[in-house]
Amino acid sequence: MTDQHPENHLAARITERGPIRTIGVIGMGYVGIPAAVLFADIPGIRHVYGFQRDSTTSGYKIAMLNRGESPLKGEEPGLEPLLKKVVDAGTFSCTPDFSKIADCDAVCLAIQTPFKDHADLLPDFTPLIDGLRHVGANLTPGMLVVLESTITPGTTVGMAREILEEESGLVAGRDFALAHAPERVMVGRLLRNIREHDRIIGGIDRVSTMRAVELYTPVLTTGRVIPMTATAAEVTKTAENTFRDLQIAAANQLALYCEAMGVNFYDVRAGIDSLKGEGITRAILWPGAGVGGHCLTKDTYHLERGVQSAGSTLDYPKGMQSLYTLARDINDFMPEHMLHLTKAALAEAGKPLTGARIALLGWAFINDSDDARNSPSEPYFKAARAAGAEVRVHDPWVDPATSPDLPDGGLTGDLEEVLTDADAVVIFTGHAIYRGLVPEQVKRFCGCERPVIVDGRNIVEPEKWVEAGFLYKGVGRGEWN
Ligand code: SAJ
Repeated sequence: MTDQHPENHLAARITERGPIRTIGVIGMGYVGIPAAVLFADIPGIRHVYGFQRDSTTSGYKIAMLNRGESPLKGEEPGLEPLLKKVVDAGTFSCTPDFSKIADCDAVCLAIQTPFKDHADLLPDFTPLIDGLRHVGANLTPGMLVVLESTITPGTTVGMAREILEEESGLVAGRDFALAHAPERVMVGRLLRNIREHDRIIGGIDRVSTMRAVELYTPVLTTGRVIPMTATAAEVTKTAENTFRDLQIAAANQLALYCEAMGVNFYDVRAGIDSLKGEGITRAILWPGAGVGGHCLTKDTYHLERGVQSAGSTLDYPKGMQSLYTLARDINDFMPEHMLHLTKAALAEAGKPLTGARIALLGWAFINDSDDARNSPSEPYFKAARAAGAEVRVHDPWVDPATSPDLPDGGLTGDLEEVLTDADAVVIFTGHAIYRGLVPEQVKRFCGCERPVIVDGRNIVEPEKWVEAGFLYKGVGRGEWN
């Protein structure tokens, strides 16, 4: 055959293969499971394989999924009924047999890329590399490979392409299609987000982009596809979280300024927010005890690594820190600020931080959730303990039996136990239960003359707590601090 232009060669292979009928999704987690069951529910799909390593930690998911039971914690509206439907219809099954990738027209990698170690802020791509090797070993001409994981810009055209070509002996963009389609799922609305959010789809070339558009279009309801290049898609995903982190940092810094100037941040915020209209509205978010989770705490560093390794020189003010990592540093300072507020309030009560008993309320990184990944409560807990305070942690949502991210010494769902004899009550997470705290009742549990309340999420009313005899400090509450 004449040596066609690679894209024409790929287009010919895809035409020979025909419409996508068999799909593989690697990684049966918060991203992979909803993606797989939505694909399996597309009319005309022959089969969707959910690939899951039969490991000691997550091998149990295989049997659960094949029984039509979801291994995901928490409420996911519509997920389990849809899973049962596609299992009963025979269009979905979960398997540890990665050789079945060879039967697929398209394979999606939905494998998480956590920090190897929070200190060095480097992602652990090991699981993703394993997944890519499995795909490469079973790659066939005309197949589409899609990375859904959040990755450093440059990974799809770089590391991923290299591994797939090395393992298969095939050429990306000529023999197989390769794209990045970042997930935008959120716990509690997995199916809804995939169906309703717009889907960024970036191929390494036009043919790859179009094949990936063909894959995702049938699962979208109100969402639309937004095609671009693979690297642009990687930048979009990491930058959308970088910008959210930046907006939170701007609110946190203004809250610190308001505290220093004796001003109520929330009055200022309402004032700024009143400026509405075309192009002049300000996106002012909320200050707080810190930023946790598995998105905002790492995606800035993906973006930074992407631009550093982009190769071409970046024109940026010489020697100046990135605005984005500066935002990360400001957000990561907030737990330290909470300790400063605690120490100042205890001092006003005539008590040193050393030896003080602190009731830390909230271990989850987000309100009314059991997710404690990269929780800002953790650095506060460690620093307070290092300063000689005794810290007892309460969280009604985090299950000590199943949460891998626990304070040493554990936590409890028994609020009375944590509040008893506490010198300071420190609110880190905006769980609804804490909005209902009755200051007089809490004071009785604390059992001391001048207990302290430090509110990291602005969920209690200062005047009520001060009237009940508390020393109050709050993030952004300069008029009370
Ligand atoms: N936070 C603030 N102030 C704010 C908003 C959040 O301090 O104004 C803190 C929260 O307390 C939490 C952290 O930031 O500790 C992260 O909160 P988040 O609402 O951003 O929740 P995440 O981390 O689950 O972010 C996810 C992201 N979704 C995806 O990556 C698909 C993010 O892009 C979404 O914008 C966010 O959900 C959302 O809007 O719910």
